Amino acid sequence: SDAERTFVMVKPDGVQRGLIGDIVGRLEDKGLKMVGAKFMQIDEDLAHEHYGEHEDKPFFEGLVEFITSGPVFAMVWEGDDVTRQVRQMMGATDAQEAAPGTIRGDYGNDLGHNIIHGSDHEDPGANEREIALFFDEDELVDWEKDLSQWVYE
Ligand code: DAT
Ligand code: MG
Repeated sequence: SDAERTFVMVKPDGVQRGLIGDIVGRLEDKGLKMVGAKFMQIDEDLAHEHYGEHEDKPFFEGLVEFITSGPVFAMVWEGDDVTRQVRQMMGATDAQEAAPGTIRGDYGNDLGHNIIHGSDHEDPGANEREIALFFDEDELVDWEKDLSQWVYE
């Protein structure tokens, strides 16, 4: 298989609302493999690095304030085409426009407070860049998921 890895994070609103379990469950149900996870608080520096692409946007300050406002649950997930697969499961950035059945569509009601982050599949290298920003190599676990033989050909 052509397994790749992507960075996924339950944002402070998702953590406060008790959605970590639901979101992990959805990704597990899809057959994806978790290879790293940590419950953490993002500081100002990490927020600026992570969202650096948006630093000139008018919403940047609010975005940094929001993402540092409470703990997040940061994860790395592995699977075929996983970056795009997770983005599809997340739904549109604006949770009010996100389709029902997607994570943002089912749980979110707002553009800024949209529950989940996933690396942009249209930005090549964003997944690896974000993984390296949040995780040391020795925090990622190589393991075989027995279920994979029933998920992928
Ligand atoms: P995504 O999180 O879907 O990758 P993005 O990278 O364009 O979206 O933006 C990062 C986050 O910034 C997004 O999840 C919510 C917030 N955001 C984006 N556009 C915004 C806007 N126009 N006003 C307020 N917040 C915005
Ligand atoms: Mg993005």
